[in-house]
Amino acid sequence: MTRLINDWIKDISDSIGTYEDDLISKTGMGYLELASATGNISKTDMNKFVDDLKIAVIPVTTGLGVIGRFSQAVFSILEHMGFNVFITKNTDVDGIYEANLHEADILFMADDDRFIAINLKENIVADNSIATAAGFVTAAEGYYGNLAGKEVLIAGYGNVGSVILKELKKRCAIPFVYEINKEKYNKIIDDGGIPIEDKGSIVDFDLIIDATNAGSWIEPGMLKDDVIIVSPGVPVSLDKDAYKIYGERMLHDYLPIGVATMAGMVCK
Ligand code: 2YJ
Repeated sequence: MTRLINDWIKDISDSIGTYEDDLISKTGMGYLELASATGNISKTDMNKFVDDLKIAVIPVTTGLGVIGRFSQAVFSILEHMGFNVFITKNTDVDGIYEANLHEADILFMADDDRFIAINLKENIVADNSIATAAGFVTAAEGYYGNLAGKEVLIAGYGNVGSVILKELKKRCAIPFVYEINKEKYNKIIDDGGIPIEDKGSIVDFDLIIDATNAGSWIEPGMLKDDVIIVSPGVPVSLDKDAYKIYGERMLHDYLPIGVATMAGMVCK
């Protein structure tokens, strides 16, 4: 799993409104609507959760340690959604203790391997990889339209790509998977996907959901001119020149959609 770096997330706190404007212009949904749609929560219930639930973000020092702006970025996304949220002064177990003292209902925390939200009162846990995959498929549906019967290309079949495939199957889409590791092909087929080996076939797809972590591997000419790319993959897969051509047609972020969806998943 790719560890986030400060450079990727440092602008989120200041730019979350701009990120949301981009999301709304492409999908017709803001973060709250996206979280409700993914979690199948009514608008009334979602508004009640936002009013009632208190969230603590706990910095975690284990492994490679705290990422400068990570907790602040998570805080800003949740605050922007309207939640009552705070960052604990203490880290790790002491932070959990502090969150509980302040009667937090939900905790957000990440080490180097896993990023989770826990609803302490309802005993519900959301994992960021699963939430990110689910949130980006909801966003893809908003951006592209109904996915039933549509051929969709998933790029990369790791933790996120495999959840994307499940979400696409739920929507009766036809999922193809571009994956360079052929050892994964049997699993892709068992899971109901169609593996693709040839990079040259990527240009045939109208909608690509990119869950790769290689960065800068998409070059000009590799995609349809009017492609839609929805990309939870980090770092960004478009190289500099490809970004100039397709960047406008790509929905990508390093945290907000995943965090918003995690919140929806633990709201009860
Ligand atoms: O609290 C902190 O500042 C750090 N312990 C945050 C660590 C962030 N963790 C990661 O970047 C992991 N790779 C999990 C991220 C999941 C993104 N899908």
